[in-house]
Amino acid sequence: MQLLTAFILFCGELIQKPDQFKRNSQIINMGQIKILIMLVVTGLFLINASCKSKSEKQAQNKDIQQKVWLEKNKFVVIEVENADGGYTHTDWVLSTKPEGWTGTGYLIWKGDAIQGEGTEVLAYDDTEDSRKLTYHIQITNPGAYYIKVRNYHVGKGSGDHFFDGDNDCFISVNKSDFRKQYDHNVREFTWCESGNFCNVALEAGVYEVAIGGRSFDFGADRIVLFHKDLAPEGDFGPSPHDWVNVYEWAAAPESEVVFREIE
Ligand SMILES: [Ca+2]
Repeated sequence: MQLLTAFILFCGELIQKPDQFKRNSQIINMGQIKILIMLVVTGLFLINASCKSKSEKQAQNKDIQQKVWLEKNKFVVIEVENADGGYTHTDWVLSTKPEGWTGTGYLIWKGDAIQGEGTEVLAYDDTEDSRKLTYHIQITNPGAYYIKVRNYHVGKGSGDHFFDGDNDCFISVNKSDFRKQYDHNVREFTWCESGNFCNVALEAGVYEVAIGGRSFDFGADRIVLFHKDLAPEGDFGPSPHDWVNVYEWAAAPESEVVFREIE
């Protein structure tokens, strides 16, 4: 655009001061010059319009594409802060303190809490967008997948439940009802120890995974979905502190991401 503006100014000066240019070249035909200028200006306008159209298309494509994390070797790992569409429209807030997170930080729920009897399940459609973080995963190895959240919380309960005030969030897969997922390890980054009850049967394909804010100040660092073949029978035997030594998914880097057009 700057090039076009400079050229138009030059042409304007040439038209307004033809004598100055005539002195430099007696053979210039001013009529021919004006036609040439009109052709060049028209061409530059067309080029500029074409570039603008291309950039607009690129912006539109970005809006209709979504991130997809790829399951490989029967697990998929997601950094919570890399939510598709971001998190700034939600009440999740990025934090980098204390250290121990992976990726670029972790997100802390600063919105309204949903706690108490009868609040373990939340209907997907009743959950506000400001509470949700969404991701898409592509499964190639079908089967039952277990879900864990690597998290941090300081423990804001009291009495026998000193760990229970800020220790949970909601999880949904494929827009199912949100279900509570909890952890009892305070002041350290560990995977949720809420057993194997949170699992879902998945065929090969693309699915949405979502986290919903539940208890105030719960921090979510990573999500993992792993195939039942990578889980022990029944509940977990070793404590979450030992999982990084036992399970490949517990210490793996974030899974590969591809982009696809929204169907
Ligand atoms: Ca993270």
